Amino acid sequence: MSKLNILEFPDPRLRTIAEPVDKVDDDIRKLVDDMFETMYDANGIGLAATQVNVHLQVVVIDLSEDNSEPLVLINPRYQVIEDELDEMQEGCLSVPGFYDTVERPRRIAVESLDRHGNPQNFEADGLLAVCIQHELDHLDGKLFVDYLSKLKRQRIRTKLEKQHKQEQQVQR
Ligand code: GNR
Ligand code: NI
Repeated sequence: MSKLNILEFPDPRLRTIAEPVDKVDDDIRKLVDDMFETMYDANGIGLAATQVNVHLQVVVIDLSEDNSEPLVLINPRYQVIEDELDEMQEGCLSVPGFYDTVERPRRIAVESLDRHGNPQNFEADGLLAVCIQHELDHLDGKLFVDYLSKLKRQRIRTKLEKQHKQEQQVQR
């Protein structure tokens, strides 16, 4: 397994629309394993392939404390089944250090393939519903900062751009 590099806002590659996976083969399973290693290493609860610059519809999630409940979503879709909105404080491994409240539909029905390419259908609410919507946004080139005001988004952009410049200087 190998740890992958996570793209950070405002990297334009995060705006790429992911393509469906046409066959769940060993290459896809290797990507899934590398994404889990990357997500666990970064202490995240979810990761979309877009964030590691692979533009395929692949998502990994694990909401457990001890990395014991890996969930793989390939070619995922969802329908809102309860459009009442819930607020949640969101963060993102591609927007490190920033957290803000986002409103999303409370309950969704999810259709996807699992790591063997078998269909997997379930309903989700709470943190899982939030996480799945956040990850599927990544596959559409969308980030949680897009739901914030332009001013907040601009402030985050400026701070991260400054950090990225400083990191580049350290490397030289
Ligand atoms: O680790 C993460 N935590 C989180 C918290 C609230 C709402 C969404 C998330 S997803 C995020 C990992 C990530 O960036 N996934 O794309
Ligand atoms: Ni994210």
